[in-house]
Amino acid sequence: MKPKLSIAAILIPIAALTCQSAVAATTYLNESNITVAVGSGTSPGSFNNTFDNGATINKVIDAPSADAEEIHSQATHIWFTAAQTGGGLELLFDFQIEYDLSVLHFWNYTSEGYDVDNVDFSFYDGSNVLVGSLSVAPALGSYPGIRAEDIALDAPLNVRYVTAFLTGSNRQVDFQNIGFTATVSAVPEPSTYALMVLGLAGIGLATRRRRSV
Ligand SMILES: [Ca+2]
Ligand SMILES: [Ca+2]
Repeated sequence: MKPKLSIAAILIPIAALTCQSAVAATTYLNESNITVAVGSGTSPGSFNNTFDNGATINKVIDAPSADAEEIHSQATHIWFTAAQTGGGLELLFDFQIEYDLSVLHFWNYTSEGYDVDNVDFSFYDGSNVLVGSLSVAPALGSYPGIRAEDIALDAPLNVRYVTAFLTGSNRQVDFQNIGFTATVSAVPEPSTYALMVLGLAGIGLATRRRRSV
């Protein structure tokens, strides 16, 4: 006697798979899963000691978690001085895949003389279409250990690329890190579709078998 394939045996794994993708876990985006680069929109100016001793712009995204504390030093911070008032530093983030963003984390310098006074963010999806923008006046960093200010975002969805333009009213732009809390955007994966098609084919097969008995 042939073993019969039950419809429930097919549907339950499909349902489990669908639920799994719907409750994706929150992720902190840092150097382990995203990249950052200095944009060509950066104004004329000086990076001071930012890249001394082989340091790279990855100092922006090296916080291990959203609540990590960083001590200000040449090894941990970014310091840009624009040549003219209004000039600033442009950063280009690439998240590699699309995320739904929920919180922006900003580790600012601790005093007005050097801290970042304004950041203009632009959010783009995987096709480079603008999906949101935000202007933020970040708070001064805590002292001595600098912790992030957490800024709730109005849920920009399906974001892959972010442009940030950082300025200081006195031309100084000094900060420690920028990070994002996010969840992977809910896009059905091709493998999910493939399994659903296989499942439906299986149901059809089981139905035909029952009719032929
Ligand atoms: Ca840092
Ligand atoms: Ca300032």
